[in-house]
Amino acid sequence: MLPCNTTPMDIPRRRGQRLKRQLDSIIIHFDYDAFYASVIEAETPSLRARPLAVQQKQIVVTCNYEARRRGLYKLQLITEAKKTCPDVVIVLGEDLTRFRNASKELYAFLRSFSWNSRCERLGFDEVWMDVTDIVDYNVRLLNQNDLANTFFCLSKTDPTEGFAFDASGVAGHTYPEVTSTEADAPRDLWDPLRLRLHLGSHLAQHLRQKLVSKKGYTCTVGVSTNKLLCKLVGNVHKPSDQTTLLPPYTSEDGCDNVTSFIDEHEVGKIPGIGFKLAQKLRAHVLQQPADFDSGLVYGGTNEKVLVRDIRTFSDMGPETLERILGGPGTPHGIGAKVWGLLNGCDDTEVGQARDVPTQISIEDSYVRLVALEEVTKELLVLSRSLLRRMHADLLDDDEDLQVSPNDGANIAAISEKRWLAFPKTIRLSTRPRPPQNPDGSRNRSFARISRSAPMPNFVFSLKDGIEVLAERLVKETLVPLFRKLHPEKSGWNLSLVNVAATGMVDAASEKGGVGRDIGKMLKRQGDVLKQWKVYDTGGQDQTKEEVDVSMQVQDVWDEKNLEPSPPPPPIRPSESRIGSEDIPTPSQELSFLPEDRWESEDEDMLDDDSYRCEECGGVMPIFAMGAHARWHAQN
Ligand code: TTP
Ligand code: MG
Repeated sequence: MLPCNTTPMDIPRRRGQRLKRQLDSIIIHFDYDAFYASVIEAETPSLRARPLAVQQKQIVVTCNYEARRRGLYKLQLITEAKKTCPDVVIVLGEDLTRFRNASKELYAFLRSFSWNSRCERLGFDEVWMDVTDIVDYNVRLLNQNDLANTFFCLSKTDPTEGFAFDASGVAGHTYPEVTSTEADAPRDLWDPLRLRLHLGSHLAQHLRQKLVSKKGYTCTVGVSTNKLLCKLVGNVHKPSDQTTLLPPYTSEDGCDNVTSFIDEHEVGKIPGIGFKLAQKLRAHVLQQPADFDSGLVYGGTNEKVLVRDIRTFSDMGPETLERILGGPGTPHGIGAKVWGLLNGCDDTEVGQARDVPTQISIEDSYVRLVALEEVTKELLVLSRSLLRRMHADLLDDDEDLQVSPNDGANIAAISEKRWLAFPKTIRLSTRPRPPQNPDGSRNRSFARISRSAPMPNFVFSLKDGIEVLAERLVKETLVPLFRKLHPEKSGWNLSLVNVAATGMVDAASEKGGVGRDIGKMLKRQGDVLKQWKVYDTGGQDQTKEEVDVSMQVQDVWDEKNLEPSPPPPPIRPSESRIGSEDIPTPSQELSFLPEDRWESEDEDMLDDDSYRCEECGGVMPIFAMGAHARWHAQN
């Protein structure tokens, strides 16, 4: 029963107030500036002063800030970019190896500063660090009487490791912007949250400077108390800068900085609210269904729907959101989760740093793949790449002390490769093309089907070369899997094939770490690997017992994704011209994921999160599809 003086318009606020914001953590979000371009500049520093664009297919996937100053922008057609800036240097960026390696190197660097190893990567160019423990340790060391002359300890064991700073102020920008008068005014520095954010901002600045001086990369940084807020607040000052979301974070009347900050965002910009959810929310507020066909994302009104519009909409709250957003395929509780996001609440933890990816997947797209012979050839190409990636990402050079058999006293260090992790499953996915319509046209389909089987143990052998192993993998595992996936002898027409090593089990997690030794692992497979259901039948009947025999129709985004594939949203040219934070990053296009909403750490996130053009096989995030389709239409 509502109090008698409550009006319907009061309800959202009252409900909003009931949300308790978790303020215990201090989290830093890093987004490397113009990442692919920066990787190329790091290899060839003379390019830094030139306008530089990175090309995939016919599109500029990113460009450096010199190019942006001259009018270039992300997801622009190459032809347009050349017209705008004839002296632009264009570098092909289709081989992702150099970007993947740089991403790993930078991540390892940032991670080396972490104490709690809560350091999580999203895609190639974003990292969250939970620095709560470092900040709290340093807060305890503060001298209240001399905040201006403080030393930030970066090590618990070495008190000389760190830097001097002024704890009475914030490093970098703030939201809201603090005027010089306000900055000089006496503040409640003993507001614990404020002080902790000050320390977080100085640590962030230090790490940014280290990234530049040691690695040559600039980044854009946000500092706040949860993953959602620090990611969003970083965007306020781009590039090569940082922003801290200042307290108050809570209020009785919605006048706190979290509410005013999040309220100004267009709903589609909120990470975790994917395209489909955003459309439903817009339609609810605009009171009309969004019209895709008209070419306008926001229906006929062309109106932006802000978080505030939704949050304060009549009768809005978790229950209403559950009603609007719930339905088949959406988990119970989505209303409460989205309501949390609209109120700046995000209780997902920064993931623990991992040495190995959670899965490795390799795929390619095809204009026409119709014969088993061709498929077998392509499977071999994909298998070679998969094994190469497994070697690169899952093998470690380890030094073992060994006693020479001839001379017991002679102890030699022998370098040996060891597996850091074992994928227990191999998955084969394909994307069949829909049949032609009577008028000759073809419906767009992003649906994949897949089958999985235990990863055969022979792939872990380090004696046989990759070529031999790849051939065996194709013959004994992938072709039989393919036959099960496509029992019909012919008639299928595939536009994509993906081979993935999944179900990663850390070798170090095995008791005593013995499993890290492949020799011992193979010997002990009967005992240890039984639990993973991995067995080497060594013959043609390799796939007799499949882990997952059910045919799955997958959303192309990810099998964990809760939303069905949306139709590609049309992109108006003007939309891709506005500042980079206005273009959703691949991560922002992820829709709501129940367990791991941010879908990070995964090496293949970019692969899984992107679309391939049916016509040319170009890979791009969903928001690039419109521009790309226009290009096809023009050519
Ligand atoms: P972004 O973070 O969107 O862009 P950016 O880091 O290049 O630039 P900014 O300074 O605005 O953050 O994307 C990260 C990388 O992902 C980018 O360098 C290239 C790649 N990418 C694609 O491969 N395809 C795409 O469509 C986009 C947008 C990015
Ligand atoms: Mg970036």
